[in-house]
Amino acid sequence: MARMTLGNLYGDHLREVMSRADRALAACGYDGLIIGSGSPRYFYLDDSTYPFRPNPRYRAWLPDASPDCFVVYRPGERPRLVFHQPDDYWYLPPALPQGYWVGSFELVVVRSPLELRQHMGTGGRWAVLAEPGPVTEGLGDHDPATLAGMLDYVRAIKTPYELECMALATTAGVRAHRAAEAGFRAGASEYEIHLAYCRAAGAREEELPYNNIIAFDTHAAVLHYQVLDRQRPAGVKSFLIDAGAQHAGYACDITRTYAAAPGAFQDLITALDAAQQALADRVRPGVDYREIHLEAHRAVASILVSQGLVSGSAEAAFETGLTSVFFPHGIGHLLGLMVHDAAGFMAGPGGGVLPKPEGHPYLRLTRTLEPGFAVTIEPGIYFIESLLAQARAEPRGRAIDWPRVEALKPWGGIRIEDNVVAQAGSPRNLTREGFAAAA
Ligand SMILES: [Mn+2]
Repeated sequence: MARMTLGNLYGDHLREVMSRADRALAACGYDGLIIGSGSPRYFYLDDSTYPFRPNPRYRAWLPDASPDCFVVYRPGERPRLVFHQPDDYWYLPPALPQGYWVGSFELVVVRSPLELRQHMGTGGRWAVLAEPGPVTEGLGDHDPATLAGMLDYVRAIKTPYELECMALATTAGVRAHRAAEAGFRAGASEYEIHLAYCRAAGAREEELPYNNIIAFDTHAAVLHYQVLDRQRPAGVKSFLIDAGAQHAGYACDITRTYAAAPGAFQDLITALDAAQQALADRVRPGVDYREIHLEAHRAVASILVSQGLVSGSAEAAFETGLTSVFFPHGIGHLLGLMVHDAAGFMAGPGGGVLPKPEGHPYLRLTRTLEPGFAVTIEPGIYFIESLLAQARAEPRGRAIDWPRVEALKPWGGIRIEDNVVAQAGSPRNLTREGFAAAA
């Protein structure tokens, strides 16, 4: 099937977003909805701002990313975009919106966001999805929990437009991952790889969906390693990169791990990659994501045993929680406008919490998958000094082959992460699809 363009898909997307809003507004007794894009924030004692990141609830409606703009919506009416274009010579004002989506809105250009109140139409009860501030003060209820929860809950189900945005983000991310691997093979430093990544993704740092994790050797044992070393140490053994890209606000979130040479660490990568593919194949409607997480622990257990890191049975390694020493994070999360997308624990549109499995505090998604859910599948195996030291002091640690673990510690760890969509039939793996298309 030929891929549809965003312009072909956006109309249906916006209709879906509007009907979701209609249902939530009716259920919560509101006449209309105001959604703010957000405002830039200043550094403490300074007159420059943090990188601006638009409100994801705003971006669910449109790809625009300008600050201090508002979507004003009343069921049955065309949504209005109150677009802030200041008269400013210190900064370049945002250009008037253009593109496939603009015609879906009634565009109102204002010089001050305070003019918003003149463009809300007749009265009624309003819900305001925006940070409180002078512009929206007194206009309605800010972020009412039930309504916001209902909207966040359904956002887990991506429209075809959203999936196409994520596929385009993946294209950029894969291109950048390829450049990063080439940099690693050519002897670049972490910092140089980061620059090569941004250039290949066509992104400034602040346009990336999250901070790049670019880690050599033992740095890979730090789950969110944030330093970019300017010097490349001699004899680098391994390279873990967790880095994404975005399109119209939608993220990809990709991790790959490379060994500099064949050997036990590469064998571990190969084994984890096979397990990761089997887990990705479990992303299907009706599957409880917590089950995939527990299956990941069983898979890690059998790898630890088969690779000689743990003695005894894989079942015992799973039952005693030994796998958490090597795999101490969740198998993944919802993905979309936020890298860790909203409402991962909600029991239903009206609220309630689906608990994490006991002993697994870092899992970020506990819902049952539905068609259109986009999730990550990212198992890992790491040699983390503090967790190993703990295990060494406990009876369960006796099953660990310590000389073998010590020998592999300099390689840091492995994570392999794909973005996978649940649908009828086999899952759609956006990441493998992206790498295959770039081959
Ligand atoms: Mn992730």
